[in-house]
Parts: sequence; structure tokens; C-alpha cells
Amino acid sequence: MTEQAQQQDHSQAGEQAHAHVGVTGLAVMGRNLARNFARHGYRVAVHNRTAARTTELVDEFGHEGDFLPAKSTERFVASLERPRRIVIMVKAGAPTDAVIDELVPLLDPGDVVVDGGNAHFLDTRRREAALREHGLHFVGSGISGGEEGALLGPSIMPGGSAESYRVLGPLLESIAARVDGVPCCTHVGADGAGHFVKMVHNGIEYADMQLIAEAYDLLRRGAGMQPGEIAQVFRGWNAGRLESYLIEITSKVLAHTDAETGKPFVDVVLDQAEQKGTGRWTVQTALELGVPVSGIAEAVFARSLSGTVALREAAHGLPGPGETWLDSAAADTFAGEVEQALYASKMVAYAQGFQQIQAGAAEYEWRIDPGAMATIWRGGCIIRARFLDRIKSAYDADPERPTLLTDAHFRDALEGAQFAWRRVVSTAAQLGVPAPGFASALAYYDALRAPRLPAALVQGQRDYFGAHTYRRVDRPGSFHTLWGGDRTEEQR
Ligand code: NBP
Repeated sequence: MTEQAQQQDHSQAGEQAHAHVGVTGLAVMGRNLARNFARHGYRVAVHNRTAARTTELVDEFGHEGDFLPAKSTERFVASLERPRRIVIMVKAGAPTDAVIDELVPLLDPGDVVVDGGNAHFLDTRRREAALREHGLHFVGSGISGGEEGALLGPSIMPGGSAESYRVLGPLLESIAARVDGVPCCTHVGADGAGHFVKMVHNGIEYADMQLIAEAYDLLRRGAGMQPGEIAQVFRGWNAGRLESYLIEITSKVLAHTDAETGKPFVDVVLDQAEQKGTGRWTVQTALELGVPVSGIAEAVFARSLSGTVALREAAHGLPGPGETWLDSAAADTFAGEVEQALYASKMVAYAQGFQQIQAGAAEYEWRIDPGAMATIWRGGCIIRARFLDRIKSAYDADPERPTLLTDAHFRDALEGAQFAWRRVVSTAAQLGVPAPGFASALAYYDALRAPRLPAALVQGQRDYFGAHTYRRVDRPGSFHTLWGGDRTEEQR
């Protein structure tokens, strides 16, 4: 340990001043979060399993604020004021349980343990229940914005008890991103609600990224535009209703040239999208809850498909429409149509995500304010966007609305996008450019607004082969037709 770190380690051992908050786990996220607390004037106890990371933090950034480094978990815990506020920022899964197991015997009732990692919300529910037995508060908190957000102001989604938020909330709100003076942090709901909302946030992020990627692909392969030109189009979109972090960075990525080859950067990157798993969790959970998040599912599947190298190689060269381009007149108007299709499809993806949040809240008895979620996503996180103000207004007007799509703003936008959205989806099919996000969003929309669905026929099939019964439109009860007999109908 360096002299500076040693001095600070001694000062806390000498019980001069206790830390306001502690961070254990000092890889990129934990280190930056600790620095963020310190830059806001908090005295921060810092600890990491491998002490070298603690020393590095104090050596490199000790001048930014008041850090109390600790080599052992015991000293780390002893250096905190009570009730203790400890943020765990370690690899999600078994490491989180290992750290909790080490901390719990050292803590006192009323202390608050925060897991800021990307935990599955069911793990968070389990941990919250276990720590409650010890009189401890366990807060599973979504933290979005990556390493830059952690340092400069993330979007923070804490779950746990209302009491824990009274102890913790002011600290978290002070380090969170702010938009129009409002912190991007609020109490989401009990036990796993914070991690649930963070999971759906990530799922929406997948869908948003996929839709943007499809828009790029259509402009490139349909309208024949080059990445630099498409970057300009995205820059223009970022000045309008699509203004968002993701559109902004897309224009920057598309404008970038690879220094080594002089080619557009996007052309030298391997086209196999990776994933860490929160998108998959969102879809798995949606399946359990029976919520059709088709936009998020398409995005997860599109990443999986991109990575199935052997399959793609085997299918390469299968017949398609051939090298087909839009004629120049159509190409001129295409970018505007793609913008309409993107906005409409994005509305659907967000509407589905918010529906999943409402379904999760109903299932797990959380009181989640959907408008407040839109508010805390306006800054700090990857899906920050102007559009979220519209979502907030929609829920302010009717917090119980079954779908965002019926809000006046969204309805008008959907009406305005009708022709362009359908044309973009049909053009994609004609040109042989895959646009699963756009197409599934349109299909979801059409299914939702349809007065009748072919589900009636599915019910008939189910009754035919499995006597699963069906309900009728004209009277209550369950019915079965004797398909193998005289086809009379029985009430079951
Ligand atoms: P990592 O996810 O790479 O985890 C590394 C940290 O976990 C190190 O401090 C390491 O200690 C510690 N650790 C491990 Br691994 N096993 C441990 C154990 N058994 N006991 C104690 N500590 C252990 O760090 P990160 O990328 O900073 O992410 C931290 C959390 O934040 C993760 O849950 C991640 O999913 C989440 N998150 C990350 C981002 C991002 O952009 N990176 C964004 C949002 C959320 P060591 O130094 O001794 O090995």
C-alpha cells in the first residue's frame, strides 16, 4: 500500500471520522461510483477483494475527495457511520453472494446493503428476504450508464424497502444524472423491483438498438447510401423527435473511418453481436408473465442469429430477390419513411416494455409508477431520449392505461406513420433486407387493433385434437365439439 493509502487506512483505524458510504468491488463500475460519491463531498470507504485495486484507486484519484481505503472487510465495515450504507459492485451471481455472506455477520440491524450489479431480480428477492431475517435492508439497485455514467451521473433504479430509501435515497439522488433539475433516481418498489425495471430497461435498449440497426441496413442496402451519408441522416434525426443518446452515438459510429484500412469503421467490424444476458432475461420473464414483448425478443434473436456462424455460412447463397435497389425517386423519399417506421416501431417496443413492468408489478405486488420510470431514464442511461417525456406525460394523464399506444400523442404519431411504416416493411421484404424489429412491431400493432384475431381458429384446432374446449362469443361457459362423432356441441 502506498504512503497516501496507508495514511488514510490508519486514519480510519484511528476512528477519526466515519465514512458516509462504502463501496466494495472496485473494478470499472465500483471505482467510478466511489469517485462519484467522493466528488459530491461524501467520505467514501473503499474496499476490494484484491487490495491492489483499492490502492490504485486512492493513488490515482485520492485527490478527488475523501476516501477511506480498507484492506479487510472487517475494517471496511468498521469505518462506516451507522446505519451503514454499503454498495456492492462485484460480478453478478456467486461473487455477490460471497460478498454478502462475508458482510452479514459484521453488520447491525438497520444497516443497508446495496447490490448495484446486474443481478437477476429473483436473486434479489431471495437475498432481500434472507437479509430481512437479520434486520438488514437489502436494496437491489439497477445502475445504468456504464462506466461513464457511474462517474458522471447514472440512472439509478433502487428497489428494497421504503425505509431503506429514506436512508439511502438522498445519497443516490445526489450522484445520479439530472434532467431539468430532477434526479434520475427514485424508489422503484419493494425487494426486486429495481432490478426488474433495470432488466426491462436493458431489454428495451436491445430493441431500440436493433431498430436503429435495421434503419441503417435499409438505408444502406435499400437506398444505396454510404455510411457517411447515413451518419448525416441520423444526425438530422437527432435534431427531431428521435433525439436520443443511441441515435447520437449511431451517427458518430457511422461517421468513423478505420485508421488502418481507410474503410468505414462499420465495414471492418465482425457482424456478430454479443450479449451479456439481460435481454434474454427480459424475454424469459416476459414469457413467464405472458407479456408479448416481441420487439425485445426479435432483438435478442437477431443478436443470436448474427452469432450462428456455421448456420449463416451454410445458408449463404440461398435464393433471394437478387441485387435489388430502390429507384432514385423512391430512394429520395425513403429516409423520411424509415424515420416514420423507426419512430412507430420504437413506440411499440417501449409500450411492450412498459406493459412488462406493469405485469411484473401486478405479479410481485410492487407499486411501480411507470411515469416515474420514464422520468429516471431521461438521463444517465443508454436509452435516454427526448421521447421519454412523452411517455411520462402519457402516464401522468392515465397511470393505469393498458398501453401507451392509446395516448393522444402516440396515436397521432401512429396515424401519421401508417403509410411509411407499411411501405418500409414491405420494401424490406421485397428487397430481401431483414427487418424483424420493424415487421414484428407492425404485426403487433395490427394484432392489437384488430377486432377479431385468428386465435378463434387456433381454439378450434385445439379443441379438435385435444378436446381443450373453447368459449363462444354469444354465451358464457366452455364448450367442446364432438369432432370424431356427430359434431354436436357439449357444454363442459
Ligand atoms: P466485474 O463485473 O468485472 O467484476 C469485477 C469485480 O468483482 C472485482 O472487483 C472483483 O474483485 C470482484 N469479485 C469477483 Br469477479 N469475484 C469476487 C468474489 N468472490 N468476492 C469478492 N469480489 C469478487 O466489474 P464491473 O464491470 O465493474 O461491474 C460490476 C457490476 O456492475 C457487475 O454486476 C456488472 O454486471 C454491473 N454493471 C456493469 C456495467 C458496465 O458497464 N461494466 C454497467 C452496469 C452494471 P477482484 O478485483 O478481487 O477480482
